[in-house]
Amino acid sequence: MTNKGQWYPGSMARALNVLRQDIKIIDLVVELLDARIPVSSRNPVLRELLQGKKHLVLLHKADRAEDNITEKWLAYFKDMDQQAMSFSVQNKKYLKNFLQFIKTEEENLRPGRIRRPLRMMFVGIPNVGKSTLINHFVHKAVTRTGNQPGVTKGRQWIKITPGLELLDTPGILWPKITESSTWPLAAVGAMPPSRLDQQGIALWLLDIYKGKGKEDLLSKRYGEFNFSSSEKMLEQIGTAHGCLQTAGQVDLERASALVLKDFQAGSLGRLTLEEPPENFNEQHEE
Ligand SMILES: Nc1nc2c(ncn2[C@@H]2O[C@H](COP(=O)(O)OP(=O)(O)OP(=O)(O)O)[C@@H](O)[C@H]2O)c(=O)[nH]1
Ligand SMILES: [Mg+2]
Repeated sequence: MTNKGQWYPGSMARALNVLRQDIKIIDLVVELLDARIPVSSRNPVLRELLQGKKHLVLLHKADRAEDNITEKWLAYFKDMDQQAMSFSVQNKKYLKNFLQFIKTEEENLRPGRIRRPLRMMFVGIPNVGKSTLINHFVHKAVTRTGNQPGVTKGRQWIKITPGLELLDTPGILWPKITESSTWPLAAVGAMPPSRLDQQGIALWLLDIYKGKGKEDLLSKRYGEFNFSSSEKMLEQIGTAHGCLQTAGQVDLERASALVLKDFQAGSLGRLTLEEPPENFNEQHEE
């Protein structure tokens, strides 16, 4: 992997500066993490800015993650004294919990607010689902959404009721993303795939399915094949799905793009790519 993975356009640096200012007048910050990659989707720059702010972590797109691991993550955040919830726009049960949370916060924050609405800000990496979540929350399309990073270009205030205002923000990454986070971020679609080593990411993803014994999820989509190595799998996927070069060789770039596209579309089932540290609560107690 090379610096090719770094993606920090000027617009993101500017968006971060705007956010720095906006955050001063915000009562409650909702930080969306991708439930499949709670480590890599956490913006270290944001963590500094959020110090001293009322702050909720939402493990979003929980429908794409493995439920038992999402539960472990929630226990982990609880152990760290960080309020956290899982969320997905695919299931109404999540919205109910979230609404209850906001109601409680409104009550808690009211004494300090003199005749002004509660202000909530939604922040997170590109494509994590901030704008979709807001639309889901208000039951109408008040923001633009789309399955690619960088859909929301500027911040947008949405007045919900006289007592509640939401701020949608453009997705931001940070400079110098670590190598270990680049592929997870690319896999979930937080960076434009054209910038990255797609084959490396596809092989890495296939290895994770294999390592977790979840080859059945791949078979469902691609048919039965030989699982001896991720390279073999990628070749077979390419052959079976017409990703061929003129000379009849497998076009591994196209096969990789197919795997990535399928993973992002949810066609390869639920897979969590990052787990909390083993025995985190024991470590904490030591
Ligand atoms: N599976 C699943 N997909 C979701 C969920 N929420 C949003 N999405 C999808 O994620 C993609 C990105 O959604 P957006 O709301 O545009 O993401 P965003 O965070 O506002 O992205 P930027 O504006 O680019 O920063 C869209 O294709 C949504 O349909 C969810 O709970 N589950
Ligand atoms: Mg958006």
